[in-house]
Formats: sequence, structure tokens, C-alpha cells
Amino acid sequence: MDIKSLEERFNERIDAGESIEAKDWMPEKYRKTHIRQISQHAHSEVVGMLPEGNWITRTPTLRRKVALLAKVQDEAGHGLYLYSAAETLGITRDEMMEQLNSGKAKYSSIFNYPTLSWADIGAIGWLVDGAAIINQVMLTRTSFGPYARAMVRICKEESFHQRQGYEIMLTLANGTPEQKEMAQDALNRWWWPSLMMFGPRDEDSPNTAQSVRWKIKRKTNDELRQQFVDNTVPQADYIGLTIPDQDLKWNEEKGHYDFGPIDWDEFWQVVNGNGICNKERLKARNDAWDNGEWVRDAAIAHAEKRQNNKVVKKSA
Ligand code: BYC
Repeated sequence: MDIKSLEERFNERIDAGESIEAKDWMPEKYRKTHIRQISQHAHSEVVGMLPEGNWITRTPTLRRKVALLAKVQDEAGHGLYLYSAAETLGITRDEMMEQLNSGKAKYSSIFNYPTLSWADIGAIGWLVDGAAIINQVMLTRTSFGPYARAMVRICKEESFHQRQGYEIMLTLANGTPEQKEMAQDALNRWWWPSLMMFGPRDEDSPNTAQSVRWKIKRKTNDELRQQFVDNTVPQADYIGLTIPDQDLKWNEEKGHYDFGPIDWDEFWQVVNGNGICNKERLKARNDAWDNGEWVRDAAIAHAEKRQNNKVVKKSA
């Protein structure tokens, strides 16, 4: 078949809602878009462990420590499934690591903000994982099979993460005035960056149109952002915290909350490497890579030894 017919057949499969598998024919741009998005997603999971890891030794109780440890380990697992899904498209793990460590690859802007107080761990679970779920539930129906399947388990785990965060916020909001103040301060600092997680406005998003056509994205950045605001405002009301947006208002006609303007300048500064923690995050990843070299070497030596033993046994 020539390229044109292959492309027509591919588009028919997408239109019919079929799942595309790693060995199926796909347009080069479809493959590259997935490598870009899945590897960025994997990097976000891995870098996302850093702001929360910062609090593992300082949780207020043992119960909180156990939950936070489990959550951070889950994020490592998500990174691993996603790197594996990206590898099915012909990029190696080493190449992806090189892109992350050199600063070439993107990862979610949200992880370049610092976790200043214990309440930030609550705000991350509630808002950051809450935003991630909205995006990722959509991705369970994405057209590339390995990515969609990885998302199913990830979403189940994210919903535990969201609840553990909301429960921390609920506890603080019902605590002493100082604790409530901490929770409000965390909400004030994490609200706008959480809205930015969904990416630029649709009119400024170069990838959305094609990704929607290929059913990589089932909803646009703005649609998901709106869904997040509509879900989250009643949750804030319930625990007596105030969303830091004077323009936030229920729009009876449209059946959603209108919200104020997002600081897109700040977003692009962070995405382009100039956020509060970008340098610190990259350094942490590079240090982890360098310090882990002996583990990788040992694993390779072990695998080679096992392989050699098999060859010796076979020839005996
Ligand atoms: N941050 O055309 P657009 C988690 C980039 S982790 C940085 O709309 P697209 C968790 C975008 O990449 C969950 N960059 O792009 C972990 C593009 O640049 P390139 C993370 C961003 O791909 C630990 C350019 O801006 N979730 O849950 O159609 C602890 C133009 O954007 C951002 C995912 O990764 C951003 N926020 O749509 C706790 C979800 N936004 O690549 C929690 C998977 C945009 O052209 N990813 N950019 O140079 C996606 O769904 C999509 O890639 C996005 C962007 C919606 C993020």
C-alpha cells in the first residue's frame, strides 16, 4: 500500500474508535506526538516526586507518613509504565533520560513550585492530582492502546492521591485558626499554577487540533480546565476555604463557573526553565542519575552473567 492509502486506512480506524497498537502502521507525526506527550508525562511523574518527597521526613504523624510514602512510590510506578509505553514507539529509556537531564524535555510546569508548608502536601493531592485525574480519565480513551491501558491503573491510584490530599486540607481547615490559615495559604499559592497544568488556551495551543483529530485528546485544554474549576469550587466551599479569584462566579446561563484571567506570562516563564524550582529539580534528577550509575552497571553485569550461564548450560 502507498502512504496515501495507509493514511486513509489509519484515519478510518481512528474514526471507527479502534485502538492503535505499537506495531500497527501509523503516521510519523502520530508516533512523534505520542513519544513527546508520553515521555513528558513520564518525566512529570518522576519530577513530581520531588516536591512531595521533601516532606516525607517531616509528616505530622506516622499515618500521614505511610500514606505519603505510598503516594510517592505510586508516582515512580506511573513513570515506569509510561516510559515503557513510550519505548514501544521506538525511543529508548536512555534517550528519554538524556532529554530530561539536559533540560531539553518538558515536564509539567506545576512541579517547579516549592512545597513550603505541610499544607502544600494537602494542596498538591487535592488540586494537582485532582487536575491530573481530569486530564487522565480522558486519556484512558486515547487512541494509542499502550498509553490508554497505562492510564486505567494510574487513574485508580490518582484518585486515592486526590482523597489523601483533600483529607489533609479538611483536617487543617477544621483545626486551629493557624492550621486553617496554612490551608488557605497553600490554596492561594497552588490554585493558579494548577489551572496552568492544563496547558495554554485552545487558541494558543499548537498541538490540540491535530491531537483531537487523532483522538489523542478527547477534550481540549480549556474544556478540561473548566471541568476542573467546576468540580473544585464546591469542594473548597465544603471545607470553608476561599478560591483566590475575585472574578470567580457561577454563570447560570452557561451552567459553569466563570473565572479570572490566568497569568500566561508566568506559565511560559516556568515552562521555559525560569520558574522558582526549575534548576533545583534538574539538579536533583541529574544527581540521582549520576549516583545511580553503579546500580545500572550492576544490573547490566548481572544480566550478562545470567545470559552467559544460559549459553554455557545449553552448549553443555
Ligand atoms: N507544563 O499545544 P499544547 C501527576 C507545553 S503528573 C509544561 O497544548 P499538548 C503527578 C506542551 O508540551 C501528570 N509544558 O500541548 C505527579 C507544548 O510543548 P511542546 C502530568 C506544558 O501536548 C506527581 C506546548 O506547551 N500530566 O499527575 O497538546 C505528583 C504547547 O501546549 C504544559 C500529563 O503530563 C504544562 N502544564 O497539551 C502529583 C498529561 N502545558 O511539547 C501528580 C499528559 C503545555 O510542543 N499530557 N505544555 O514543546 C497532556 O495531556 C498534554 O501534553 C497537555 C498539553 C494537556 C499537558
